[in-house]
Amino acid sequence: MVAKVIPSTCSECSVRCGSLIHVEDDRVVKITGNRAHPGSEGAFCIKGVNAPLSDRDHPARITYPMRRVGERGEGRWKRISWEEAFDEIADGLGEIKRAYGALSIAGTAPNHLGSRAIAVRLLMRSLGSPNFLINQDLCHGCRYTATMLTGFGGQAGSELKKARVILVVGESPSESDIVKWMHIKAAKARGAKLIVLDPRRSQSARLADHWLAVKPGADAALALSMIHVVLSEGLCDREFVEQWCAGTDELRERAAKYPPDTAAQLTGIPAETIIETARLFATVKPGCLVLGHGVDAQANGVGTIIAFQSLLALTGNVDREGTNRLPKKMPGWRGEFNDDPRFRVPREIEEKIIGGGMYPLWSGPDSSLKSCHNPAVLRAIRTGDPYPVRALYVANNIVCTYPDLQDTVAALKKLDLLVVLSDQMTPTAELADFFLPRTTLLEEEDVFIDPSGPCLSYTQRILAPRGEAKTGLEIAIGLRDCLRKRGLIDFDVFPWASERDFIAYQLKETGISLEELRARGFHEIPFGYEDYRKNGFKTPSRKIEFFSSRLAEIGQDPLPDYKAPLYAQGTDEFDLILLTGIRSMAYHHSRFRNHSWARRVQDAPELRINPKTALRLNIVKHDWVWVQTHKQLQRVLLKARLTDELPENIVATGMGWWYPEMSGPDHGASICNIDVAVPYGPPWDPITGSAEARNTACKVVRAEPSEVDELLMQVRRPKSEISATA
Ligand SMILES: Nc1nc2c(c(=O)[nH]1)N[C@H]1C(S)=C(S)[C@@H](COP(=O)(O)OP(=O)(O)OC[C@H]3O[C@@H](n4cnc5c(=O)[nH]c(N)nc54)[C@H](O)[C@@H]3O)O[C@H]1N2
Ligand SMILES: Nc1nc2c(c(=O)[nH]1)N[C@H]1C(S)=C(S)[C@@H](COP(=O)(O)OP(=O)(O)OC[C@H]3O[C@@H](n4cnc5c(=O)[nH]c(N)nc54)[C@H](O)[C@@H]3O)O[C@H]1N2
Ligand code: SF4
Ligand SMILES: [Mo]
Repeated sequence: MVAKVIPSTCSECSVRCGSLIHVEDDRVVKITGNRAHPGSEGAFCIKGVNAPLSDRDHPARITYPMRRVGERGEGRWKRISWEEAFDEIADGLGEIKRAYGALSIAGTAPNHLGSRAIAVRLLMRSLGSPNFLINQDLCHGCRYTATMLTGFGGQAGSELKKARVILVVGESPSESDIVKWMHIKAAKARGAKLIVLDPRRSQSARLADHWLAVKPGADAALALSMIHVVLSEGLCDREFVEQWCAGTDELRERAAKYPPDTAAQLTGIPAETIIETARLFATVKPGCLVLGHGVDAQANGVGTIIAFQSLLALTGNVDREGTNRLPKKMPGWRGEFNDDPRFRVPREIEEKIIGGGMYPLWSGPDSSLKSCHNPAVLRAIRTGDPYPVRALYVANNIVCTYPDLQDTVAALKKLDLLVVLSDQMTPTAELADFFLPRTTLLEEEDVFIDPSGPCLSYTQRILAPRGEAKTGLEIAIGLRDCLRKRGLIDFDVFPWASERDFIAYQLKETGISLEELRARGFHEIPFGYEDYRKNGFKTPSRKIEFFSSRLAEIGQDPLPDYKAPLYAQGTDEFDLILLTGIRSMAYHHSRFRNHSWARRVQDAPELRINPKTALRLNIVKHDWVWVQTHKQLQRVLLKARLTDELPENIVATGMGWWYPEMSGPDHGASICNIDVAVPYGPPWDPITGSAEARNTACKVVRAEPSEVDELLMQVRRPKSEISATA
């Protein structure tokens, strides 16, 4: 027997921990964390241990291309060859391009990073379309955009463990980021002070010295009030602020609208607590800020985040040891494709992106993400306004992850051509004209910058793809070649011949060899602190901008402000606030719902509810309940989990649920996926167009057991799916 341990990187979620793949002969026997990895330092989770194996061997996996033969969603398919798939899709795209123009073709991916997403973006651009949809408007979008505007978002990364005070806002790292959680616990053990802003008593809140149970969506008032305390008590890092920040006087004036007494009313946090925690964060050094998804994806997301970034800069916790760092660059690394002129299409095309008019700093040529306003694309599909969108190339599971599920389904059904890349039949893939089989993690090779390292991380291809599966990049390359033969490629912005060719391009000028990455799984990036002393910050003034000149330029409020959250418009009937998106350790968004190890951890979509609220509503543990939001979209069926982590007026759930074992086309998603109830419509963040997908007014009603039995009749917990890995 030949036994090997191969260093790689887990990509089952965005944390991207260093991994060790234990191989005996040609079989992967187990996967563990890699202590030598400079980013994750050995941290590893249940998904990383199980998902790469069960994903590869899952009995529901589909490993050949298919063409739809019945009606959309009827579930009748014909197996075809890759040649047939590429030819037929290229013909379809050609027809649509000739009839409606290149803009009528759009692509979707989970984010803008990694080869999976880059392939979609560059395939669209080579066809002449700027229309690329990411889920970042529901995710990190407000943080990216605020960072572009202020010039400093700051990643705490591994500095966290050296911090002496940590402010965590709207993030639950024990569930969503085990590396951050490890560092926070280490800092706390060394005596650091922990302040957590979260309406929910998360595990971080339990560990905190100060838990501020802020009203959902009211964080901007809290941040501005803390800023007011810091500035009026002269607690800011005066030298840093004078030299490196712009707009302090304007910010002071804005923050003065929120003295602690006023903020206390808006946020539910006592004035003394606001004063005490502001003093603590400003005077104990060094300090780190962790800004999570809880304050992103909101109708006041960008403003809220700018307020916290300003607080961080005022305290001088900027790119010093134990504070938030500027992103560290790998010399020579070519992994940026949004802005690099070699990979862009002419400005007059970029300007036509759907969303560019309303959200120039999110979608337009001068934005950093250059991504569509997703609800506007769905509308364009349905109505042809501002122009028709007739084809979609989809690399994720948008039916289960975009708010207003029924609307997404209706839009997908109206398309002339829907191509979906997946490893299994998902509610999105069910509506496709072509299903293209994708590889799973152990079959893929990728290189990327680690989120907390900083280092370059490498994912190794350990096993040959099952069946005919191809990686996202290989699929895009195959399709591009067929499009090129038909004269349909307008721009040469997707030049690589293979995955290896793409990786070689990214690494070429770094001086790092693939051999080294293969042997170690990573390459550290040497870095120092106070990088801003060389070139300043990436803003027009080269300073951190509290008063954003770019917002002023487009006629938006250049300063952060509080805005009343959407649920404040709720009625007596919709008297609870619903938080969505609470992560579960066993799931990654909509993935793993038919993996036995994950279903053993959590077997149903949950509604977390305070026991007193449950009693009032006649709900007991494990009852199924109907949840409806005040926008009165469809109601959703969730299973009650009684917990005192929530106050009586707030309930919380996760996201992405479906039951793969239920029959199609939606596999139970239209019954129990939270996005059937959550609106994707306005109010939208004025800068990113993000919808208020997280905090909505709702009502909860106990469901009749007979009704539940009938609806969920087909639900069966999956048996172990691992057969062989060779
Ligand atoms: N296991 C697992 N890990 C994941 C993922 C996964 O699917 N599974 N997904 C990854 C991705 S893409 C993302 S975006 C992250 C998300 O992970 P996080 O950034 O941790 O975000 P959430 O879990 O959505 O919410 C974090 C906290 O915000 C709180 N919150 C809700 N509303 C508010 C508010 O208005 N104000 C404040 N201050 N807090 C609020 C919630 O109570 C919750 O405790 O997780 C990543 N990691
Ligand atoms: N109401 C509400 N909606 C939300 C959220 C919320 O908090 N509330 N959260 C939002 C957030 S933060 C995000 S990031 C989005 C996520 O939304 P999506 O990106 O749509 O979520 P995924 O389920 O991760 O979809 C990825 C798909 O990629 C495919 N895939 C195949 N192999 C692999 C693999 O090896 N790795 C990975 N990663 N994918 C593979 C699978 O088909 C999978 O379905 O959802 C958003 N939706
Ligand atoms: S947290 Fe888990 S799933 Fe995410 S990268 Fe690390 S081991 Fe993989
Ligand atoms: Mo996300």
